[in-house]
Amino acid sequence: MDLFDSAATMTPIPVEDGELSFLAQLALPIPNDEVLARLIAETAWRSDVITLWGKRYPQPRLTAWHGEKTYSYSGLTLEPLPFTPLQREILAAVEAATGWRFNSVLLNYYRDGRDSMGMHSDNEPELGPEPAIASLSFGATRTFILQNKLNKLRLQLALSDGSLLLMAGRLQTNWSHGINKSARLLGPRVNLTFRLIE
Ligand SMILES: O=C(O)CCC(=O)C(=O)O
Repeated sequence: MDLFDSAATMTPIPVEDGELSFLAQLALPIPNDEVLARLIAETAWRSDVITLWGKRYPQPRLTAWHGEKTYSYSGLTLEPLPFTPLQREILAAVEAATGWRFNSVLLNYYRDGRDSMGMHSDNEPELGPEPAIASLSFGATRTFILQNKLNKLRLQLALSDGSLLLMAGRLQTNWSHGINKSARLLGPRVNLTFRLIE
C-alpha cells in the first residue's frame, strides 16, 4: 500500500461543542466491495436484545465486537473476539488517516433499509470523557443524523462506501447520533466504529 495514500487528510466539519472530520474515501489495500463481502461472510454476527429505560428490544441490525477489551452499553456486556487479519489491515489504515490509536471495533451490519440505529451517544465511562471514535462505512450510503442535545440543531451526513468519519472532543457529551430506517430499497451496509477502551 502507498503510505502517502493511507495518510490522506481528514477534512474538519465545523460543529458547535464537538469535533468532526471526514474523509470521502479511505485508501485500503483491498477494494471496498471485497471488504464488504468478506466482512459480511466472515463475521460472527450477533442478534442481541438491549434494555432501554427498563424495556427490552431486539437490536434492529446485527453486530460484532472485536479487539482487546470488554464493552458494555444498553444493558449488554460484549466480550471481545480477537481482531481478524482483515480488521487489523483496516485498523492500520484508520489509525494512519486519523492519527488516533484504537484497541477495539464495533461492527454494525445493516442488512437493508429496514435496519437502523436509534439516536444515542457513545458516552460509556470506559471510553473516557472526550473519546475519539472513527466510523468507517462500506456498502449502501446511509444518512447519519446528529442532534445537538442543547439547541436540538440537526445535521445530516451521507456516509458513502469507503468513507471515514471521526468524532472527537466533546461531541459525545453534546450531541447524539443515529441512523434512521429508510423506505428506499437499499443494499447491505457494514459500519465499523473503532474505539479506544481504557
Ligand atoms: O452505522 C453508523 O454509521 C452509526 C454507528 C454508530 O452510531 C455507533 O456504532 O455508535
